[in-house]
Amino acid sequence: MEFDGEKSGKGTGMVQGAAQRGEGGERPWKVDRLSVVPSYVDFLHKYLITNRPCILPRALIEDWPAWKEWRCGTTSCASSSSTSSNKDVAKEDADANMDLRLHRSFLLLASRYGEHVVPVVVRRGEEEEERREMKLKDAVEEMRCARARGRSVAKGAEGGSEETLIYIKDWHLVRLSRLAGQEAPYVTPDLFRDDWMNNDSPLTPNPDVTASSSSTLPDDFRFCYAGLSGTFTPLHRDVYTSYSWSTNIVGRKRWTLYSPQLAPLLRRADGRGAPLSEGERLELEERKSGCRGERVEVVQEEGETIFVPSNCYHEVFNLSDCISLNHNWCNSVNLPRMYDAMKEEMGEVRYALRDVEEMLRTAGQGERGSPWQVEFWGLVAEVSRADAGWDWAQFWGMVRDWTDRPGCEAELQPDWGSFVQLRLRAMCEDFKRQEEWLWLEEGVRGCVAEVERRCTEGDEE
Ligand SMILES: O=C(O)CCC(=O)C(=O)O
Repeated sequence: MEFDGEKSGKGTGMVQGAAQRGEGGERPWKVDRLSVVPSYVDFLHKYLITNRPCILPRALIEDWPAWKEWRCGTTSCASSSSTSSNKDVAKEDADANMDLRLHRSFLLLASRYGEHVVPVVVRRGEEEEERREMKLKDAVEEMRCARARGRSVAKGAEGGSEETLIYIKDWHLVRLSRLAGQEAPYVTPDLFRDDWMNNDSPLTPNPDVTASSSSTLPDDFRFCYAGLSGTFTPLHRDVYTSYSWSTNIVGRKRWTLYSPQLAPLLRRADGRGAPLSEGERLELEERKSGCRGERVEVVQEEGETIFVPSNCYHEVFNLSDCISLNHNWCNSVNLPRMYDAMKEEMGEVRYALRDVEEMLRTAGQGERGSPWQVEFWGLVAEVSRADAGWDWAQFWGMVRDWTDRPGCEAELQPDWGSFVQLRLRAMCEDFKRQEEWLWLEEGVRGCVAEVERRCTEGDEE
């Protein structure tokens, strides 16, 4: 069932989710579709702090080069691209005449960023999906061929397309552009600049960030997604309950968002933590259907930006050929939730390693003669890094970096003294009470100490 609500441009329409209210008399789970870009303060109070989704209008991104240059609905775009070869365009025109055309913007991306190596998901019919890395120009060529093959088969057969579904996902466009000496085709909108996971710190530049070597350029969570019509991203929540924002440069997407109230059950259904009992499984199925107002579907139009709140499971379906830009991000508002998610992850890794823990405890010391706890918690960090990409070193390193070199002006963040500082202090205190605190590597403990120092600066005055 689709709750499409009003399209942008018709005023401040609200996209109404399931009509029922959420549990506990809370506001219904729905996606506000805004016709005007809100001020940062409004966005903070209405969406970040309340952790609710919204769709922002095209005005938010209208000045991006990506918006102005990438959309090639007309022939002039691909033809006027300085690097697009005549052969590509001629091929494209021939395909267009046969109604086999791939959206022209893909060709433009291939001509500009063809050498970027990108992750690609390929799905043929009901077959398992295959994940590969390849140059963008090769991925786009595969898309062009898949489109031509699929559409010509479908033309002959009755019914649906047999197109192979190709989806470029998690392409580190900004990072790879910088490494290649190219300009990033967009800037982060002010509403999202309080972003601790992608801290560019323009106010106090970090020399590493501008260095053009992959070993010194920090990893980031800024992505481009480009997929054929019918590609999709299955149900998931974003890394460690981070927020995400996603702008459609080309095409339309259907989003299904589940209220964070459903997250504990969805996570366990995903094989994390204790398995669901039969009763819980039935309960989850019922609640996923939307009967308790915890599910909402919304269509995101070209040029619109969706804000996906923290710990919100979601799935995405491309209703047409789509190109989108998105960031996973966090700041002081959802940091406590991310901290809890990290603790949960560490608890699960510890549980999985319980035999090793017992063995080391019995031996009384680690292999290198260090206390057994040092070895054990080192192992937990290693497994967690391999499993989920992060451990405490990354988490506290990120927090320390932001408090040292905040990436945006104070006006685009919650108040330091009455909000950020209090939250950071509470997190530091809680972390120092954790069992592993005494055994963690010096680097992590040093980061926490620095954050604490920042939080107490000025106390004595
Ligand atoms: O666009 C997609 O396919 C997935 C994007 C997504 O899951 C996100 O931005 O959080």
